[in-house]
Amino acid sequence: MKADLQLGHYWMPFTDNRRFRTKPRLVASARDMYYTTVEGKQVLDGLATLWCVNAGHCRPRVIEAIRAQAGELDFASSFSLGHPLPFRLAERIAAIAPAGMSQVFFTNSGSEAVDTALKMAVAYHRLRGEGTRTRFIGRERSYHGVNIGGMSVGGVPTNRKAYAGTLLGNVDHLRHTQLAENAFSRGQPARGAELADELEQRVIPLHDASNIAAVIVDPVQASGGVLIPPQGYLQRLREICTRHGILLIFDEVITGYGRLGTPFAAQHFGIQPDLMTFAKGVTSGAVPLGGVIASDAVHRAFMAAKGGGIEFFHGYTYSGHPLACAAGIATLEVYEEEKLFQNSKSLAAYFEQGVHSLQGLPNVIDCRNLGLIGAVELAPRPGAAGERGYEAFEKCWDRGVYVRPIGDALAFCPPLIAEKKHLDQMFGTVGEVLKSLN
Ligand code: PXG
Repeated sequence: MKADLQLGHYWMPFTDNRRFRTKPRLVASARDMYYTTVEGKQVLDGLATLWCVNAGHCRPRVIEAIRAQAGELDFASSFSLGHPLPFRLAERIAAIAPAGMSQVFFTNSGSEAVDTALKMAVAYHRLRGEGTRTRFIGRERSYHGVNIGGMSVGGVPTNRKAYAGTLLGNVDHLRHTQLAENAFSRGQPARGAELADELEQRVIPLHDASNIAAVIVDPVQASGGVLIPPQGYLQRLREICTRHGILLIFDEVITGYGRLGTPFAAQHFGIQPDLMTFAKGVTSGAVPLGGVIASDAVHRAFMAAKGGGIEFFHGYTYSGHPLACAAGIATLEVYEEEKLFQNSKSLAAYFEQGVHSLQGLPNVIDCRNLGLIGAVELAPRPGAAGERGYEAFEKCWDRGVYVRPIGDALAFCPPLIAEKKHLDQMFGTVGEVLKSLN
């Protein structure tokens, strides 16, 4: 710890602030796969920091692009005035998005992207004369950010509990897809596709399709505990939504930009959503940036609106910020030149072995994985849920590996530049820690 550093004024997000102050973990710098702590210790970044540093840390090309941009044009608005960068970045994103999804709206974060997508869905239906479609369908254990819309469609109980009275009322949730019989599945679990039928069998009859705007799902539920969708489940959701004129939103804030070996999860699963959100990996975390990719059909409805004028009354001061766009363009160049999505794909089998090498260690009740995302789940200590997971996280950190506790699960999500030796270090350390944990 730096002797002159006061910890008393910064209110940390999603953190046990009081516990943190008793044992701070502070990072001073980072490069590629590793952090250096303020004490000078190297720590392997096993979670791409917060599921976002897909290109690795402090990549020279990205840093240089940000530096150059800051000296050229610090800020310009995108409200009825523009600058070239967001157009350039949107073109690049459209080029790697699924066919027929070519329209990009920028936000500054994943939470803003989600609320933007929800508003887009409602406005779209209204434009087409279906203004009764205002209800959203989310899913238990999904995480869609912390703004009112995303929190309402989200299904992580701890994130909702304190704000119950402020949640949107026009929301229902599908069941999550975690089934005990799927424990230790490698890749997509075999059972559970029929869980999607709840949409057609319970939700649509209850609310009527004419009142439902959109279904939103995170294709892999990451911060809800790393839940991998059962085989056929997402396809079935798509079919039901199409049958009933309901938009399907894929929240790709974590699955986007190569996590599953394709640019987006939509391509991995071979599914065409109507709207996709992204953030995190678009700049590899270097500057905040998020957005929504809309299908051409959705976009056309806005552009066909009668009477002219602003088509979508929505936007953020910093939508399309020059520094963020410069970082985004450089990051996409790094992904392409270094073939990082392919690396993600070819490393996935080795990663799967690593995750499942933890099966059989003390307290391990599940291992699961898809692409370069995975988790090991530990049995909770009686009366102290989450403690075993948190202790495992602390011990891994002390031994130079950062993985994230989610309750009693430990999540793995390495940068896409990872090599086998990094995975060996990560799973080796986690394995040692699990053996030492009571
Ligand atoms: N959707 C998904 C699927 C996410 O994972 C967001 C939206 C919101 O993005 P912003 O940029 O507003 O944070 C996320 C973010 C965790 C953790 O504990 C995960 C996220 C954020 C913070 C913590 O795993 N995911």
